[in-house]
Amino acid sequence: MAKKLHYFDLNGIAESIRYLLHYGGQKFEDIRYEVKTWPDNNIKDVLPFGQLPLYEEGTMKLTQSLAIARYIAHKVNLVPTDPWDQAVLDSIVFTIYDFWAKVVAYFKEQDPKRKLEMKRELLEETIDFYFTRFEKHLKDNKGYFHGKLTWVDFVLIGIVEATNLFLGVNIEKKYPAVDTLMKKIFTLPGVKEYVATRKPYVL
Ligand SMILES: N[C@@H](CCC(=O)N[C@@H](CS)C(=O)NCC(=O)O)C(=O)O
Repeated sequence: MAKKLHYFDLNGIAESIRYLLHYGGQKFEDIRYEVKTWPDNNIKDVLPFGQLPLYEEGTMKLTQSLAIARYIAHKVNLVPTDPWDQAVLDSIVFTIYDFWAKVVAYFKEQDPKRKLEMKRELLEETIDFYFTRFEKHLKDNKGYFHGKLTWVDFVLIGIVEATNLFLGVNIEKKYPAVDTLMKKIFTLPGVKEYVATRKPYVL
């Protein structure tokens, strides 16, 4: 069945899905839209909830980045089988998205004074709050969130890269376990070849 991933020509919340697909050796069409010309109502109006990413397999359509990532991860054995282990990973992935929501709020803010204050808070407080905790979790679990590679490791690295792009930072430089995990993901089969040919993202 033909697989298609629709998203912007950005890392955002879809880069981890691209990584998972490449790692799993899944052939897919990586359909990308320009942020600058969005909204393109010809496209937006046919999206199930008007937003990206959208994943398609034949006639089946799936929205919500985490649902897509977890679905693909299931196919490539990157989701633990034990319900408790799954729940622990869910709690981490939702926390990663709590962090990301703050980056998005900053990005969307229109008032320049408030935007500056939000950036200060992210750089001086929020990143450290979340990443000291992610760092500890990785260190306590052999460098992964679950003692071995799972889908949530991919999600973290995707969000780190997106945050780096949106804020002009390099989060991983201050958090060695995150840095090591990023390097591991980048050298996985499939991901390595994709990263080597990927053009740098610009906002
Ligand atoms: N919770 C959704 C959020 C989807 C979302 O916010 N998509 C944004 C891009 S990251 C979008 O489509 N923005 C354009 C629009 O709303 O028109 C997910 O995780 O997939």
